[in-house]
Amino acid sequence: GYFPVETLPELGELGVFGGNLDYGELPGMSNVAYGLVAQELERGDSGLRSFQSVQGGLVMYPIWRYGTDEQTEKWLHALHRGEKVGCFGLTEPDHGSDPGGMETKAVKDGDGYILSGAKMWITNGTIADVAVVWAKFDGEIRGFLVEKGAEGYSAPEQRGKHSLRASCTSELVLQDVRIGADAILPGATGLGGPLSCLNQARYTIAWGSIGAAMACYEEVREYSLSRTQFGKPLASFQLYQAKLAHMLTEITKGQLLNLQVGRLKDAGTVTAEHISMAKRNGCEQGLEIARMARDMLGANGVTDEYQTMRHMCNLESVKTYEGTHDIHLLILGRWITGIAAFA
Ligand code: TGC
Ligand code: FAD
Repeated sequence: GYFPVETLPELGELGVFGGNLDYGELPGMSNVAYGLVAQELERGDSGLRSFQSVQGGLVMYPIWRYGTDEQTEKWLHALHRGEKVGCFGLTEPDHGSDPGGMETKAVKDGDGYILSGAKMWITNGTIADVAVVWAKFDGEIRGFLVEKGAEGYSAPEQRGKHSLRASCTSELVLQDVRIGADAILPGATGLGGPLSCLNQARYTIAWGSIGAAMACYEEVREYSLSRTQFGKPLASFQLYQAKLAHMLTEITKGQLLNLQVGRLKDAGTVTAEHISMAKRNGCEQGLEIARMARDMLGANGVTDEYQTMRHMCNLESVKTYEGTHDIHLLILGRWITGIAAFA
């Protein structure tokens, strides 16, 4: 029920935060390698991979791509090492799937800006040293860096989640927060700014959700060999084998899709729609495999002695955030037909 911040220095040493970015001491690993890292993190817990997706894809990436030299120098290495934590505020209480409707505003105040509004469901919010906040300035969406401790800024934790319990989720309250001229990300203008960051994080989710499925598959495979019913191991029943074969096939198909998307990303030819297809598929198959494995564990499957139900509950959030299952379907539908069916 809490995020283990004590693991951050060790994770930082492993180079898992923003490891696919190329800057200074950052390893600049391939996107395929970075995807495999996400797969392994989520094989542990979706909350861990969530932290990586936010820190790397939603905080380091916009600073790296849209920030000034000073912003990059100040934040990138510290975030990479896990010495500082970041969060990404796009969703609002009344604007989730339609972030373009956001009501958070920035107005000019001398050299700087005043931010006002509210964000909701923000991963890492309470523990973040810096928040990338998206707000409308003169009617255009812009990104701002808001530091912990700024007057009028607070990030109370949202409690009571049945899912992604190891991840910190928060509101961001912005009550006339004064920030300097150096807080704006100069390179990001319009909704394309935050959406380009989502491409990075959605890519890691595609891999991660398959990692969670692998954990469930492995747990139930072992269980099926050791648990006996009707005088035989569960693994000897054809119905049971059919499910294991289905799981392994979908895991393999998901990995192959992710591998191809990763190769396209490395080649610089990936599109947002490729990533939507992989994110949507990973979450759908991951959740189906987790539910199937939960059933195959019988009563044991509802306890915390086994990890499957934790993964299953986590994947409900993973299927919802970074664009819901149906939003990714509509993104693909628009790509196929040329007709947007969002509104
Ligand atoms: P639309 O007209 O499609 O696009 C507006 C502008 O953005 C450009 N664009 C993109 N650019 C880069 N990457 C993408 N994926 C892009 N998609 C669109 C587009 O070209 C256009 O540019 P321009 O220059 O012409 O203005 O915008 P729309 O308002 O119709 O919305 C489209 C829609 C629904 C697909 C989009 O709003 C969407 O993706 N909604 C889902 C919202 C979402 O995913 N929120 C995620 C919040 S962050 C989060 O959940 C973190 S969880 C992290 C964790 O813990 O792991
Ligand atoms: P809504 O947009 O209200 O959607 C509700 C339902 O309606 C969904 O089933 C959806 O598919 C459907 N729907 C919506 N529009 C359409 C349409 N046009 N056609 C058909 N169906 C539609 N956000 C951040 O900004 N930063 C974060 O760090 C972050 N972390 C999160 C962590 C967790 C644990 C969770 C659960 C969410 C997080 N989010 C974050 C928010 C997340 O991105 C949103 O929840 C998500 O985008 C969906 O928005 P919503 O919840 O408002 O649902």
